Amino acid sequence: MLFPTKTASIVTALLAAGSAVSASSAVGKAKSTFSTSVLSSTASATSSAASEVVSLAQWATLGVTQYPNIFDPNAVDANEVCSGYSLTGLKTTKTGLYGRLKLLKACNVYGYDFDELSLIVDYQSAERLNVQIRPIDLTYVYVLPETLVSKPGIDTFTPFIDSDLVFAYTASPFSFTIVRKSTGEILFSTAGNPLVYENQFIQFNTSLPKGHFITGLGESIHGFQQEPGANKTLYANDVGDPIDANIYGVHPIYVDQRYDTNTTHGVYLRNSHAQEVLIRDESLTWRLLGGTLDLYFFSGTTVKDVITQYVSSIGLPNLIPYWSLGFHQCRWGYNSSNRLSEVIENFRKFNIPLETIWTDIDYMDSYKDFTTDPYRYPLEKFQAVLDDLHANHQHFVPIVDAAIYHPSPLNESDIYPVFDDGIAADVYLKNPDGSLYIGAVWPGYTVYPDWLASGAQDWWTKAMVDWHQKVPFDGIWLDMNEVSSFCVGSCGSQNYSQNPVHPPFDVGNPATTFPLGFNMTNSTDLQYYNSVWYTYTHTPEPSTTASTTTSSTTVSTNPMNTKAPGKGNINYPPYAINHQQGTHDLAIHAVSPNATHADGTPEYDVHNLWGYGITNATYNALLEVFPGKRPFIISRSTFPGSGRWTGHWGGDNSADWAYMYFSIPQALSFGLFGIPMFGVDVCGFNGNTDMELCNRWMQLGAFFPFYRNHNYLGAIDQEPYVWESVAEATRTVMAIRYEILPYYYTLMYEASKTGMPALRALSWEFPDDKSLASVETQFLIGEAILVTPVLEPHVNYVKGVFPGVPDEVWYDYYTHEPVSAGPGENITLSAPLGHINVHIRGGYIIPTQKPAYTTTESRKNDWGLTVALDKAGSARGTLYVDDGESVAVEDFLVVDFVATQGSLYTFPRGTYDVCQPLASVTVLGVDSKPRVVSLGESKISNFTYVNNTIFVSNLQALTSAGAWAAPLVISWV
Ligand code: MIG
Repeated sequence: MLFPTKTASIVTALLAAGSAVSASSAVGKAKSTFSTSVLSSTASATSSAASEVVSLAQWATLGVTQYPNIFDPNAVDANEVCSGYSLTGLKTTKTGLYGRLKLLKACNVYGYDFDELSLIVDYQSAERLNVQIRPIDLTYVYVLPETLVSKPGIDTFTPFIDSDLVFAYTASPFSFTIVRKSTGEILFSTAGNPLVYENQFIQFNTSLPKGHFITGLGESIHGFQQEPGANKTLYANDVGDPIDANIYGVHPIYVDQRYDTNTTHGVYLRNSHAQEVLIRDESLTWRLLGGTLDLYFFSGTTVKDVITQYVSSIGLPNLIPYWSLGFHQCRWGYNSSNRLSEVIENFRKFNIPLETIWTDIDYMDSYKDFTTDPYRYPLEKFQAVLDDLHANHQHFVPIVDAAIYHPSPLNESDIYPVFDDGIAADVYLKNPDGSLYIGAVWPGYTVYPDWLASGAQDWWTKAMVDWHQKVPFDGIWLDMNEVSSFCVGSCGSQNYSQNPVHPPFDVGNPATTFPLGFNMTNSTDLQYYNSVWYTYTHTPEPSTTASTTTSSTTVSTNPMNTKAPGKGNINYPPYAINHQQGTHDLAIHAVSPNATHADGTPEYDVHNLWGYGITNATYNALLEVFPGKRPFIISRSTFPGSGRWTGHWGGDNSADWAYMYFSIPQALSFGLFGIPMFGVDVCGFNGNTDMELCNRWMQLGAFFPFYRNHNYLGAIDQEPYVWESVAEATRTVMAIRYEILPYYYTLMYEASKTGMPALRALSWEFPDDKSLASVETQFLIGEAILVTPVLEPHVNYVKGVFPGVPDEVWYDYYTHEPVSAGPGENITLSAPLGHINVHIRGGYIIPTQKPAYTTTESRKNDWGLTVALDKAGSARGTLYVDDGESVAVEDFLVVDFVATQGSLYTFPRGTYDVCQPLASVTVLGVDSKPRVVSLGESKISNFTYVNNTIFVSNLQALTSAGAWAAPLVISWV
C-alpha cells in the first residue's frame, strides 16, 4: 500500500490546496506494508474518482528464479560440447560469397540445433564487410526487417580487390577470419571454436590480441574500456543505473582499438534479441537468444573512421534544434504549476540561464499520458505558465510514459479517450491468446502500444497533436520505454477493473544517503538529513508460473537432435542471461517475452526495440505537431539508429561522485553509438546531492551536449540556486557554455553530417598515443577544447594530461597561459571549488557569441573569435549557422577561418543572413606586441596585449553589415 489513510489525506489536502509544501516528504513518511493478496486494499483518496485504491502486491513483481548462466559453475560450455558446422557448396556471387553450413553433430546445449544454415558474405564497400549466417528454414526464426532497423547495404559494386577487409575460412569445422589486406593482421577469427546455432542460443567467439582495448557494447555504467572479465548483458532494462549491468539501451557494437599496427576496426551485430558478450584476455564470446547473425566489420583504421563508418551505416543523428543546447531544469516532484513557475522565476532572480523547464509525471492526472492533473496543474494556470515561458523565449518539455492506462469498466467516470482510440485502432500488445496484454506501471494496470501494429503511428500522432493544442510543449521526454511493467506477465488480465491500482512499492521516500565525502558540518544538508526517515518492510509471496510457448512440426534429420524445434520456451529460455533484476526473470520490470505483436512476433524477438519504436513514432508525430521544425526528443531506451530521432540521458544515476565519473565514459560510448545528444542527471538523481558535488557537476555538465539537472521525488532540492556557491559556479560555467554555443552547434551539425560526435575521447583525437587509450577523466569538445573536471570530493586540484605536447600547445581558457607539461605527464592543475579547467588547443579558432539568458537572445548578440595559435603561428576553424530549427535547411552559412603569419582570414559562404557584427577578436600565442593591428584597410588603435594575447574589441562599426557578410582580413604586425 502506498498511502496509509492518514498520510494520504494529508497529502491530498496539501495537493488540493496547491501548497508549496513538498508532497514528497509527506509521502515519504508512509510506512510501507504489503498484503498477502495480489491486491491490497486501503482507503485512500486520489484525484481520480475511485474511492477505494489498491496496490499491487510486491510478490506479483518477483517472477521465477533463473540462475544466470555466467554465474553457474556447472553451466555447460557450448565450446566444449558442440561440434559446429561444415561449409559446403561455396560459390562466389557478384558481391561476395554464398555457401551452406551443415550441422556436424547436434549438441542441444541450450536449444534445438539448426541442421542447415546459409552463409552470405558481402563486400559492401571498401570499408565494410557483411557476414550473415542464418537457418535455411526460417519458419520460427525472427529475421530483423530492413524496414524496422536499417540494414547497411551494398554501397556501390566494389570489386573484392578494393576492399580493405578479406573474409577467409576453414570449411570443417567451419570457422572464419577477417583479415586486413594491407597489413595482413587478423582482426576477427572464430578459428578454434565451433559455431553454435540453436533456436534459443547462438554463440560465436573471436580471438583477441593480448592487451586489447575494446570499447562500446552498451548500454551500461562502466568504464570506457571493456576490459578482460567484463560480461555485457544486452537486454533493455528499467533499472536505476546499477554498475556493470544491463540498463535501458542496447548497442551491439564494439571498437577494437589496436595500436602500433594501424588496425583499429569495428564490429556491429545487427540483432534485436537478448545478448551476452564475454570479454576475456584473448577472446570475446558473443551469445544471442535468437534471430540471425548479421555481422558488419568496419575497417577503420582509426576510431574516428570506425565511428563515422558505423554511424553513417545505421543512420546519422538528427540535427538538434539550437535551443536544446540551452540549460534544462527538471525534477520529479514539481508538484504544481505554482511550483513550476516559482522555479522558473527563481532562475531569473538568481540570474542563472534557464532555457527549458521540464515536468515529470507529477503533471499528469493520475499518471495518465496526455492528461493534466486538475488540482496540481489546472489547465488554465498551466497554460498561463507556458505562455509566459514562451514569451520569454524559454521552452517546455514534459515526460511521456510508455504504457497506457486501462480504465476500469466498473467506474463510469473513469474515462480515458486515448485508451479507447487505441482499442479502436487495435494498437496494443496482446497475449498469445489474443486478449490484451495488461501489465502495470504508474497509473495502475496498463496496456502497451505495439509499434508494429499498422494503426499505431496515426493513433500516436493524433494523441500528440491533440494534446499539444492544450499543452504547448516544445519537445518530448520518453521514459519507461524498455518497455517497463511493474508486474510479471499480464497481471492485469483478471484485475483491471480494480484500476487505478498503485505501484507495488513506495515512491518518494526521501533517500537517507549522501554522497561519498558529504560534509556533515554542512548544517543545511544535515538538518534535512535528520528530518527524514524511511522504513521498508516487505512480505514476499511465492510467485506464479508464467506460460510458455512451444510448437513446431519440423523435425531435425540429425539423430542427436533431441530438442523440439520451434520458438522454444520464450519466457524462460534455457540459457538464462544475467538480467539485472531480482530473480532474473526476463519479465521483471519488463513486458513479458510472450506478449505478442500484430504480426505475431513475440516480444521475445523485439524487446530491445520497444524504445526505438516509440521514439520513431514520436519523431514522426512531432513532425506533424511542428511542421518543418526539428523534433526534440530525449529517450531512455535506445538501439542502433535511434540517434536519427532522439538524444539520450544516462538514466537514474545517483548523487554520488562515482556517477559523475561514469558520466564521461557513458557519454563517450553514446557518441560511438550514434547518439551524440547526451547528458546525465546533473547533480545526481537518486539520493541527496550536496553543495560540493552539485557545484562540480553543474560545471562538468555544462560541457556535455545535453545539459539537464534532474532528481528523484524524495531527494532534496538541487536547482543550482539552492546553494550560493553552486549558483556562482553555474553562472561562471554557463557564461562559457553560452559563449561557445556557435562552436558547439557547429559540432552538432558535423555530427549530423558525418556521425562524429561533439564530445570525444582523447584517444580518438590522438590515435597514436597509446597512453591516452584509457583516459576517461578528461574529454575533448571537438578537436579544440579540453575539459579536465574535478571528479572527487574535498580537493582543490585536479590531474590531467595534455595530449600531443610538446608539438601541441594548450592554453588555459581563463588566463590564456600556455600549459607547461611534458609528454604523458599527469600534471596537477589548480581547481578550487567553482573552477573547472578548460583548455584551448593551439591551432584552432573558436567562433563565439556573447552569452545571454536564453539561446534566442544569445543568437542575437555580437560575434567574437578566439584564435589560438599553434607553435607555427597558425590556426583554423569553421562555423556553421542556420535558423536553428528547420528540418530542411534552405539557408545556411559556413565560415572557414584561417590564421597564418600574422593574419586572420574569414571565408563566408552561403545564404543565411547574419546581421550581428563581429565585435571582438582574441589572438592567443602571439610572441611579441604588435605595432599595428588592422581590419582590412582600417587601423585599430584600441587593442591590448597581455600575456602573449592580443585583445581587439569594439569592431562593431567596422563590421556593421554583419560579421560574415563578406570576407575579412585582420592582421597584427
Ligand atoms: O520509475 O517519472 O528515469 O528520470 O524521474 C521511475 C519518474 C520513473 C524514471 C526516470 C526518471 C523519472 C522517473 N522515472
